[in-house]
Amino acid sequence: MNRLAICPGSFDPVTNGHLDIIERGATVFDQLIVTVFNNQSKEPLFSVEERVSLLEQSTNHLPNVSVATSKGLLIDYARKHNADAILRGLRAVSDFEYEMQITAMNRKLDDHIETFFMMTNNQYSFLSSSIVKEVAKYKADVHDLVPPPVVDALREKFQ
Ligand code: COD
Repeated sequence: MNRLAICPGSFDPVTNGHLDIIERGATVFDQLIVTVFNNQSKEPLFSVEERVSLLEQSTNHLPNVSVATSKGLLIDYARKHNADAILRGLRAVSDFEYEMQITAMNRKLDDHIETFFMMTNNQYSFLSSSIVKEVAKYKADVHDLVPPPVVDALREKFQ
């Protein structure tokens, strides 16, 4: 059976924490579509096109992973692609409440698509796109926090 999962997020920009979830997800599912959505409550630094391009460059070693974008509801997107699952990462208890809300709403809209959670790798438990942007703004070294193309993109944004 060909198992397809959607890995949705803002990815503004993709970090090594995201990449770890994507790489591990790609070993569990036959096909993974990493989809960039706009999160209404966040003001993005990178355009959707830039975020897609950075994800593509950072996942091109994973043959069963593709990158896409959508403007609509996550659950409609998952349904349209006949996805079996939605894959999300969990860092800390603070993520849990938000993730539970999204999952409950998505399940109300469609109870056939399961949401799977993967615990963060310990080394990335503190890592978020927001914290990376914050430190990159002050020219801190972020090369062990984000994939190489993102290091360059952040340097350009904040030069
Ligand atoms: N380790 C492990 N996982 C991590 C790490 C890390 N260091 N950092 C982030 N993650 C996980 C997050 O927990 C999340 O699961 C995923 O990676 C993506 O994270 P973000 O921050 O890029 O993405 P979010 O949380 O902003 O994404 C929210 C969505 C865009 C998915 C949401 O807003 C959405 O579904 N929008 C579409 C409209 C919609 O359907 N809205 C209704 C939802 S009920």
